[in-house]
Amino acid sequence: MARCIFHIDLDAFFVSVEQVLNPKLKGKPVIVGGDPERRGVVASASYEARPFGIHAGMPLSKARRFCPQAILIRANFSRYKDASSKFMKILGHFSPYIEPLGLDEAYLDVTGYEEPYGSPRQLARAIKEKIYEELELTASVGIGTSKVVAKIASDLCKPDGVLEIAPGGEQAFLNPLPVAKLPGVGNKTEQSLKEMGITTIGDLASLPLDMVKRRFGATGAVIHSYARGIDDREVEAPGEAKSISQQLTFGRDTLNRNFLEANLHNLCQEVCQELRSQNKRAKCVAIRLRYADFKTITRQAILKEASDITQVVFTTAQQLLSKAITKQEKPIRLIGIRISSLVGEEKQFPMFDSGTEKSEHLDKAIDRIRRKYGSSAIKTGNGIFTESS
Ligand code: DCP
Ligand code: CA
Repeated sequence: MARCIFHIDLDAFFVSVEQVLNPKLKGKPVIVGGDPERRGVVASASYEARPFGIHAGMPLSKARRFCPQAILIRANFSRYKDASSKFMKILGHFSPYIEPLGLDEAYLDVTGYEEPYGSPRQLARAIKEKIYEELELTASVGIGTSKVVAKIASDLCKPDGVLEIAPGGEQAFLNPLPVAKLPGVGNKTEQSLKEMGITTIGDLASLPLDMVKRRFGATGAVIHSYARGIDDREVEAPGEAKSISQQLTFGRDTLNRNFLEANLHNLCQEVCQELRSQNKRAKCVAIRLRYADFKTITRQAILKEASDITQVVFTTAQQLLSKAITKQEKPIRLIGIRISSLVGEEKQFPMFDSGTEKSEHLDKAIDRIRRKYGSSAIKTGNGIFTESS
C-alpha cells in the first residue's frame, strides 16, 4: 500500500508569531532579523516583503535598501520555541509518526489516519484549521507517497496551501521542476549539473544512474532516486532513527542456553562499545531470534533509564532471551541484538551507585584493551565459549 506522508511547514514563521502578538503588523512588509548595527541578516520576511526581493539570509542593510518601509523586529527566540512546541503537539494528535525538522516544519506519516477524515486533503485541512484555531498561524501542507515529494509539494503551495501529489503522479509532478528543488542539490551540485546540460528534475531522472554516481558519488545515487520520486526514508522521530545492531548465525542450530547467553553477551559488548564510542546511551534493547525453520522474532524492552553499560543491556537482553526460550523451545540458528532510542551524552542523574560506577569503569577498561588488541583480546565472565555437546 502506498504511504501517505505530509510535510507541514508554517508560513513566514518568525514574522507570523510576531504578527499574532501585535496584529497591527498583519498585512505589512515585516522582517524579523538580527541587529542591523551589527551586520545582522534577515531571518524571516513576511509575504508582503518578499516581492521587494527580500529573503532569509540577506543582510539587513540590503533589505532596508530594497524596502525602506519594511518594519524590522529583533528576533525573540523564546516566543518561537514556545509556538514551535505547541505546533508539534498539535501535529502529534493527528498521527504518532511525527518527525520534526527544525522549529516550524515536520513530516507526518498519516497512512491510515486519513480515513476518518474522508481523504488526505481533508485531513490536511483539519490540521491547518486546528493550527490556526490554536495558534493563529497558517501552514502549508505537501502530500505525497514519500518525504521528498511531500517536502517539494509544501514548498510549491506556500503560503497557506495544500498540494497533493496522488500515488503514481510523482514523476509527472517532479519532471518540469528545477533540480535545485531536490533536497541534496545545493548550489555546487546545481552548477555542475548545469554544466552537464541538466536543469530540470526530469533531465536528472533520465540520466543513467552510473553516470550520476561517477560524477557525484554516493550523493549522486540519492539525488538520482529522488529525481525519480523514489525515497524509502521512514518518518522517524529523531533519536529513533539510529540504532546499533549485531547478529550472529551459528554453524549448528542450538537450544543450549549457556551457549546462547554467552554469544548474546558478546554481541552486547560489541554494540555497547560502539555506543560508548559515540558518547551515547540507549533506551531500547531488542533481541532477534531466527529459528531453524527461519521463522524470525524480535522481542524488545525499554530500559528505565538510558544506559551505555554492557551489563545493563545484557541483563535486559538475557531476560528477553529467557522468556522467548521458555515460550518456544525450538532450536535457534541466529541471535541478534539491537539497541535503539539513542540519546546524547548528558547523564540524567548526577549520582550513581557504586555498582553502576564500577561497571562503567570496567567497560571503559575493556574498550581500551579491545581497541588496542582487537575484540578477541579480552572476554569478561560471560565471554563466548564453544558449545560442548
Ligand atoms: N530562519 C533563520 N535564518 C534563515 C532561515 C530561516 O533564522 N536563513 C528561521 C526564521 C524562519 C524559520 O527559521 O521563520 C523557518 O524557516 P523557513 O525557511 O521555513 O522560512 P519561513 O517560515 O520564515 O518562511 P516560509 O513561509 O517560506 O516557510
Ligand atoms: Ca516555514
